[in-house]
Amino acid sequence: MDPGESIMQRVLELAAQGTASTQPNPRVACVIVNNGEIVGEGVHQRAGEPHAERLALEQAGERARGGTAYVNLEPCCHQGRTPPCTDGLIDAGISKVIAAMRDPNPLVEGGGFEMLAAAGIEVEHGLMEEQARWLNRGFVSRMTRERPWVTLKTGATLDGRTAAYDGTSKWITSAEARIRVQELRAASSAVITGIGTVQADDPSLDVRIDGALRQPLRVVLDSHLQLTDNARVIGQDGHCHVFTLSQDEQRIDALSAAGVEVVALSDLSSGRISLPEMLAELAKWQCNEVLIEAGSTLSGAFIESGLVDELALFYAGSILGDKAQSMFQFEQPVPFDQRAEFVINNAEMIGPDVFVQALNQHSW
Ligand code: AOF
Ligand code: ZN
Repeated sequence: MDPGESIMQRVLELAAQGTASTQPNPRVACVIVNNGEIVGEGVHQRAGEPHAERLALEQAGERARGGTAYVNLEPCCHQGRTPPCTDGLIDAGISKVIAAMRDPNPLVEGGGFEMLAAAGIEVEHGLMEEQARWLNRGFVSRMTRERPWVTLKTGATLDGRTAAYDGTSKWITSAEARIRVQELRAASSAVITGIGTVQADDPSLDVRIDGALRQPLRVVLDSHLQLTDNARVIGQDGHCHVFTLSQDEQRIDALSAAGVEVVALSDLSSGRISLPEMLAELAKWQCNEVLIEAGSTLSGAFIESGLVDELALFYAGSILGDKAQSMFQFEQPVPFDQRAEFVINNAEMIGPDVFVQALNQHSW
C-alpha cells in the first residue's frame, strides 16, 4: 500500500468513530504527518464542537509547521458553528493538504481547496475517494440530492417471510441480529415506521446502547392520524415526528400536547403520504441517513417507489411457507424484466442469522 493510502486508511477509521454522533455534520478525521511521523490526530465528534483539523492541529502544536494534513473531506472555508479550518491550517504553517473528497456542502464545494492553494499550500484530492464517499453517503445524499440516504431493514425467514399467516412475528431473528439493528439505528438520523407496525408491536424505536450521544428522530407515517397518546414511540424527548394527511385539528392538538411534532403534508392528490415529499422534509430537518423499519406494506411501497438506496436484510434459519406474510407487499404485479435490482455487496453471519447488505444500482 502506498504510504499515503495507509494514512488515509487511518483517517477513515478514525472518522468512522463519529458514525453515530456527528450528524447532521459529516464524519471527519484528520491526521498530520511531519517528517514521516504522525504528529497530530483529530476526530470530529459532534456538531457545534471543533472540526477534525482543529483538533489535529492542536495536538500537533508547533510540529504542524511544514507538515502534511490528511483529511477525508475538503477542509471547510466558512464560518459555521465553528471557524473555518482553512484559516487554522494556513496559520499553523501546514505545507500540504491531501483530502479524499470535495465537500459537497454548497458553502464549501471547492472553496476550501482554493483558499488553501491561494495561501501557497499544495493541495491534492481524490485519494480513497470512494471509501470516503461511502462513509459519508448520507451527508453527500442530503447535500446533492436534497434527500437522505435511505436504508431499509427487515428480518425474515429463509423464504423471505416476515410473519406467520396470522401476523405473529415476534423474534424471527436472533438477539445478535437485534444488536446489529441497534447499531444501524444509532448511525441513522431518523428511524421511519408505519402506523400499522406501531399498532401491532408498539415499538419504542430508540437506541439502547450505553453511552449513545444522540437518539435518532422517530418518524411514523400515519395517514389518518390513528396514533394514540400512549404509544411507546412517542417517548419523552420530543423526538417523535408524525407525517399525516389528516387535518383533524383535535387529534393534531392532542398529539402535539403529548410532545409529538405533527407534519400535515400538502400533497393530498394520491390519498397517501408522498414518500418523496416526506424525504425532502426530512432532509430539511438535516437528516443524512434514515432507516426504515416497517411492515410489508410500507416496506413494499418504498421498494416500489425506487427510493431505497440500501437494503439491510437479516435471514433466520426457518421457513414459514406461502401462507405467511411476505417481506414486500406490492400494489402491482411486477413483470420479470421490471424487477427492482440491487447489487449485493456484503453477506455475513451474525450469530445464527445471515445479514445481507445490498445497494440500489442507481444510488451507488
Ligand atoms: C471539516 N471538518 O470535521 C467537519 C466539517 O457548523 P460547523 O462549523 O460544524 O460546520 C459544518 C460544516 O462543516 C459541514 O456541513 C461540512 O460542510 C463541514 N464539516 N468540515 O473541515 C470537520 N465536520
Ligand atoms: Zn472545518
